[in-house]
Formats: sequence, structure tokens, C-alpha cells
Amino acid sequence: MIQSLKDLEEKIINKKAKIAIIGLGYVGLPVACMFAKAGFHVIGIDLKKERVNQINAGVCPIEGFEPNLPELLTEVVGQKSLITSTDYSHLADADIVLIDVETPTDHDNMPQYVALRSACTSLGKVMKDNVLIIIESTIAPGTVKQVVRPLLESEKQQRGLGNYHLGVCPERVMPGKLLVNLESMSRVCGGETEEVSKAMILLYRNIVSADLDSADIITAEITKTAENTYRDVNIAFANELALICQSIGADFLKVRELVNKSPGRNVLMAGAGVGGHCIPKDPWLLAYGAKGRVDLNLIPTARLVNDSMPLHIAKMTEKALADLKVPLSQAKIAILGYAYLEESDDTRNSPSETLIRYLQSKCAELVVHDPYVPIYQDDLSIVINGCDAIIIMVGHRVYADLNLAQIYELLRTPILIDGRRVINPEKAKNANFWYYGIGFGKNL
Ligand code: SAJ
Repeated sequence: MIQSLKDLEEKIINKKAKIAIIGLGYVGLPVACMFAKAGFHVIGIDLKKERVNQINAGVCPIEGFEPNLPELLTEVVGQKSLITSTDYSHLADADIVLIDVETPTDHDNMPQYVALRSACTSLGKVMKDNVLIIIESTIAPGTVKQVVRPLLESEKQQRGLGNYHLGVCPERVMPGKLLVNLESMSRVCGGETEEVSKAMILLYRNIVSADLDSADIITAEITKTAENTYRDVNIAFANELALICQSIGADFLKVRELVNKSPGRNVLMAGAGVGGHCIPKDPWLLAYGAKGRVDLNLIPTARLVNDSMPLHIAKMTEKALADLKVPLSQAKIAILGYAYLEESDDTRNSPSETLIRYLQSKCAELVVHDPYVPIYQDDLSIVINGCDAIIIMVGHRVYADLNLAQIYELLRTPILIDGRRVINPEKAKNANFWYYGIGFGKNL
């Protein structure tokens, strides 16, 4: 086996190794472009014919602003160092196959591996001897052992194949920074053996300038899910501290500032909820890996705290309306922000969606605005005209810069619910608003 890896390492060094990427989404596509740019012949596989056609035409299918990715894609496709297809038979002579398919969780917070299973089965039917297969998708600890390997073994036996090599190398991309993150963030190269990890490091050194750390597969599976779970738990602490401040009569922002003066403290920001493509999902993947082994409390509870924040915002809104004797059933409410993150058009797992579902059957009218989301880009002054409450759900700059005097004139009732603490409470009070902010317990 070491001989085959020695051959593979030679091919990587002289850039003769044929690299294949399964899944050309916001991870697979930039990775494919980067290896092509580094001088390798890359074949990309995706089930979506339209996406494949777009890429082969030199057009970047990824929405949102991704600096340099469209230009890089056009370049490597033009040079024919990246070719894409829907046909798995193109993988038959691949030396290295990276798997970058979606690994979502379902409504019961269980991993959904339909795409991963399909990729492994289809690959198993065509892969050649001694291929190096690397899972880049975020997977629950134990997934290679319980899902990936059994599927590949079954195909290998049916075809009388020799050996193959397995590794896990989780990505750390972020929308808006795909290329820069892939190049500048460290990665864990989890190999089934040390020799495989060594070959992985040799491969990724072609596109990653940061640390490439050798590990075993289970360590690599845990690391990625743990780093996002760590963030989720810390956001939940900030949120629960904000609820305490709000109930006792302090300002969370002031408490946070003072706590963070203490060495080694870094309280994150309380907010109207936790959305996005990874933070809400990865804790459940980590928990799934520990299922039946450890009874978890902190990790699932942190998820419940964060998922309850949109409803906390709803309760604040109901209280504000009641304080001013405005029946909720007669109220017109504006939700400002639908994306999951400030200055983003990404709406996956949007906390605003939770709030909308809760309020829309209870109030007279619900309107939504978001400068980055096409269906919510109407003029803000038109959207909020005649409202009894405006709820800031996303910290977009445009909301932090609201002209409060102008907004005041447009509202029927001047209630401002600040779910991201982007408005100064004193300024709101001076502009005659009834201000309610997440974690703001002061009586104005
Ligand atoms: N959020 C808070 N309070 C905070 C930070 C975030 O409520 O203090 C909310 C945001 O509003 C958003 C959600 O959490 O709804 C997620 O925000 P995020 O800043 O974590 O952004 P993501 O989801 O894009 O997370 C990515 C992750 N990167 C990868 O998975 C490679 C995460 O690991 C990074 O830590 C994070 O970016 C980052 O640091 O920006």
C-alpha cells in the first residue's frame, strides 16, 4: 500500500495526479478552480446539468459576491484545466477524488446523508485501484467508518478492486471569502494512516499556505463539528446573559464590555437568533457522533437557547404593543432584515423566518425588508409606512444608520425593537421612540 502512495506522491509532486471533485457548490467549485490554477488537470462532477453547463461556459454559478472566483473560473475553464460533467464515468482514471456534497440535518436534527451515500456509491462503481478519496464535507464523527467505508467496500468487493485510501479534510470557507479562506485557513488532514495524511498534506500544500495538520480520521471529523459547536455554545451564553440583563435591569452591551476586560474572556454578541449554513447544523452532527456514548446537555441546550431568540423578540414586540395599548391583532409590523448575517444575501436558516411564522397569523399585517434579498428590496420608507413596530433582525449597516426622525414620521406607533443592538437607546429615546433592545433592561 505504501508503494501506491509513493506513486501517488510522485504524481502530486509533478502535478500529473488527476484530481476529481464531486459536488461543485460553494466549497467544491473554488477548490476545483484552485487545484486547476495550481497546474493539475481537474474534473468536476455535479448532478445539476445547468450548473455544469454554466461552469463549462466559464460562468460562475455561485450567487453573492465572491472576490476573484468568477475570474479564476473563467481562466481555468478557458485553459481546459478544469472540465465539469454530470457523468461519473469521468472519475474512472482519477487518482484523487474530493467529496464536497451537502450534509444537512433534518427536522429531527439527524444527519441527512443522501447526497454523501449517492456520491460514494457512484464513485465506488467507477473508481480505480489505489485512488485517494478525501471527504471535505462536514460530517458527524464516525461517518467514514459507519457510512463511507461500508459503501466503498461493497462496490470494491463487487468489482474485485484492489485497495483505496481514505481521508477527511474539512473545509473552513465562508460565503464572501471562499478563495481567501481556502488559501489562508489551516486545515486538518485526517488520514486512515499516517502515510495517507502525509500524502494529503503534500496535495493541499498546492493550494493552502496555512498550517496543514496531520491527524486520524475521527479527529478530523470531530474538529470541524466541534469548532462550530464551540461558537454556537458561546453565542448561547451571550444570549442567556442578555436575557438576564434585560430581566434584572442592566445593559448587556455594558456588561459584555466590562466582562471582556477580564483576561481570557470573550463574550460574543447576543442577538435575534443564529442562522446560516453551518452553526445551526454542526452541533447536531457532533451530538450524533456521540449518540449512545455520552448524554449531552450543554450542546443541545445551547441550540435550544439560540433557536428561542426569535420568539424572545416576538414576546418583546407583543409587550411593547401591549404597553402602548395597541392590540397585536390590529398591529402592522415591519421586520427589518431577512438574511442570516449582516451585509449578506444568504438566507439559509434565517431567524427572521421563525419570527415571521410566529407573528404572521397574530398581527394585522407583516411586512419584510432586506437590502440584499431580492424579494424584500422595496424602498424602506414605503415598507415601514404606517407600522406600529419595526423589528431589526439583522445588523445590516442600513439599519444602524436609520434616520430616526424621518422614520418616526412614517410610523403609526413609534416602537423600535432592536434585535441586534445597532441603535443607540438614548438616540432612540430622544427621537421619541419606545425602544426595546435585546439585553437592554434599562427603563428609558
Ligand atoms: N451570531 C450571533 N452572535 C455572535 C455571532 C454570530 O448571534 O456573536 C449569529 C449571526 O447573526 C448568524 C449566526 O450566528 O445568524 C452565524 O454567524 P457566524 O458569524 O458564525 O457566521 P457563519 O455562519 O458564516 O459561520 C462561519 C463559520 N465558518 C465556517 O464554518 C468555515 C464559523 O466557523 C466561523 O467562526 C464564522 O463564520 C466566523 O467566525 O465568522
